[in-house]
Formats: sequence, structure tokens, C-alpha cells
Amino acid sequence: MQKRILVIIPTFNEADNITKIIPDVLANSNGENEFNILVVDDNSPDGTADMVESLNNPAVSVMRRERKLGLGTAYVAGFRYAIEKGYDVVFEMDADFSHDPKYLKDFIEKIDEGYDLVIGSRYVNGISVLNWPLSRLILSYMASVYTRTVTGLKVKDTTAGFMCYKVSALKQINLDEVKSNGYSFQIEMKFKFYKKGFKIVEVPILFIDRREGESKMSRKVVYEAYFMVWKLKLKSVFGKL
Ligand SMILES: Nc1nc2c(ncn2[C@@H]2O[C@H](COP(=O)(O)OP(=O)(O)O)[C@@H](O)[C@H]2O)c(=O)[nH]1
Ligand SMILES: [Mg+2]
Repeated sequence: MQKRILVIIPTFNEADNITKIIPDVLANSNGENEFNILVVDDNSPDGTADMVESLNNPAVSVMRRERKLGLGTAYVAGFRYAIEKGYDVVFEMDADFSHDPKYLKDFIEKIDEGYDLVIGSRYVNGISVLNWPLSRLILSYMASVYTRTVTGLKVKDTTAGFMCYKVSALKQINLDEVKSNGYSFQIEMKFKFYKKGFKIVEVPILFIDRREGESKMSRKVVYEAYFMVWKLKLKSVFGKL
């Protein structure tokens, strides 16, 4: 059966990456899987959104938001768009080539096997991360250990941002209740899927540090995640999740 697949790429100042990654993603389209892209741009000063629009590609849409509103809310807006437009499968993916489009087909295979959420994982086969400073790697790895310990979430790479959802499952998550603005969104979504009893699998990816531009990771993002994990745990204990 033919599947309509939407790859959501949130962007803030990704002009040097975005027009290069788009063709690599769309190259995955074939008779069975039709790939479209939604770029959710937060008024990037470097003109990311204009560059995408100038491609004039019918498989690519741009959602322009007024200002930098955070990764979490960008994805939620993308999910609502995917549901409204009747997509079957939706991807989360960074613009910066840390998430290599060559892996997209591995995720789709798992969706075809019946999984509801597929996670591109850096920590299933040891540690597969290239070119990150050691401090960033330790932060990421420890964030996963911490999240697993506090919440019991059975996922090795809890902050992974390369993911694929079956839209029929995503529809059962109350998106109004998704509270994270920043990167703790990645933890929140996995935990919500886990609590619903959906089928989750991790596939190995090699994560490579961004090609161009700058990371938007900040101290604020880390604090948000630190507290969000406890909020999720408490909510689930009191049956609110
Ligand atoms: N729309 C939007 N995109 C964002 C925001 N923050 C980060 N991004 C995008 O989300 C993706 C991941 O961010 P990145 O800075 O690469 O994070 P890192 O990989 O953890 O260092 C990239 O495509 C960013 O451009 C935001 O506030 N709004
Ligand atoms: Mg990145």
C-alpha cells in the first residue's frame, strides 16, 4: 500500500544546510513511499525560509512562524499539519546533516513491520557519535541514563531527535498536553508513547556533528529537560499520563 510520508525539519538559521538536505530526503520517494517535507522556520534572520521557497518544489512546504518559539512547539505545529493533511507517517529530523537521510528507509522498514515509533539511536550499539566535543557527548549520554532512572522509560537514546511516528498512533496523543518548548520535547514524546503501550523500537544510526551553522543547545534547554523528567514521572504516578 502506498504511504504518504512527511519529514518535518524545524529550522533556525540553517540556510547553509537546508537546500542541500532537501534533495537527499526526497530521493527516498519511490512507488510505495511518497516523501514530502515540511520546514518549520522561526523567522530565521539568515533567510532559511526564503531559500526553501525559492526551490519551488511541490513536495516541499514551509511553515513560517513569527519568532524563535522553540523546537517542541515547532514539531507540534508540524504534527497538526501532518494529521490535517492526511499523512500516514511523520518524521522528525534536523536540518544540519547530523541525521543522515540514508537511514530514512531503515525507519520505514520498521514501520512496515508494525512499530508505532522508530527512534534513530546513538546508543544501541555502544556509542555511535562522531565529532562531538566530549562534554556534549557526556551530557547527552547522562541525560539518557538520568531519564531512564527517573521515569523507567525503556529507551537507550531518550533525547534522540531523529524519529518516525505512525500517524494513527500520534493521533492518540493529546498534543495540547505536550508541554516542552525545547529539547525535552524529545523525552516527553517518547515517554507518552511508552505510557500508551505503543510499539517502540530503536534503530542504530551514526550521528555526526552538524556540517554548517551553530547548535541552538543552551543551558536553558538542559534545565527544562531536567525538570520535565520529574514532571512526567509525577504525572504518570498520579495517572494523568
Ligand atoms: N523552528 C525552530 N527550529 C529550531 C529551534 N531550535 C533549534 N531548531 C532546529 O532544530 C534542529 C536541531 O537543533 P540543533 O541546534 O542542531 O541542536 P543540536 O543538534 O542538539 O545541537 C535544527 O534543524 C535547528 O535549526 C527553534 O527554536 N525553532
Ligand atoms: Mg544538530
